[in-house]
Amino acid sequence: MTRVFLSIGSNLGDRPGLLRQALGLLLATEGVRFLDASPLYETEPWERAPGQSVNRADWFLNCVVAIETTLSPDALLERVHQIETALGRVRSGAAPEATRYERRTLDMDILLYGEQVISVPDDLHIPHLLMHERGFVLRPLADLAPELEHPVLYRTVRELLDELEDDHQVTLAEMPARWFEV
Ligand code: PH2
Ligand code: MG
Ligand code: MG
Repeated sequence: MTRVFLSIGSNLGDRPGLLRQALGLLLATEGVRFLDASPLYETEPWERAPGQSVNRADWFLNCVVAIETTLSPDALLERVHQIETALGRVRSGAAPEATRYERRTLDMDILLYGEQVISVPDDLHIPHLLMHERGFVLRPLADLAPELEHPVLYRTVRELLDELEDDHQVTLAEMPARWFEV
């Protein structure tokens, strides 16, 4: 069993409902066991497509979840893509740089897979390449594992959060801390 942290975000549609369904589908996967989930955060979009508004309606709802799994990183990534598709994410097929900041019903990213470091260009990077730069990842991750050490940067999550220079707003959502059912 390997401990894995995933980030889940939505900025389109029934955001809390989508996060709940995403977690439910993840936990319904054979070989996946629930460990913990952070509260939900309202987060300002981190970079925008040119011309995209700064509307509060475009803010994301984000959280981080911790699981234990027997799935390999590849098998877990495939399951993550299935869940995104099942919950209505449509990948436009455009180049990655064009789709990165599209509004999305659901985005689920593998942040950390045990202490493994994996780099498959255009496919899978663990740790997630931008996790240490993003408040919307580090804040909820620090709720679950402040002392966890980043396997490439050798900094704890708490240190990364303290040193973070990211002025995008991240605020606790007005929702029960236990927003999920397991
Ligand atoms: N995901 C992105 C790009 N920007 N911003 C916020 N606040 N939350 C996200 O989940 C997010 C983002 C690409 O996956
Ligand atoms: Mg993402
Ligand atoms: Mg993603």
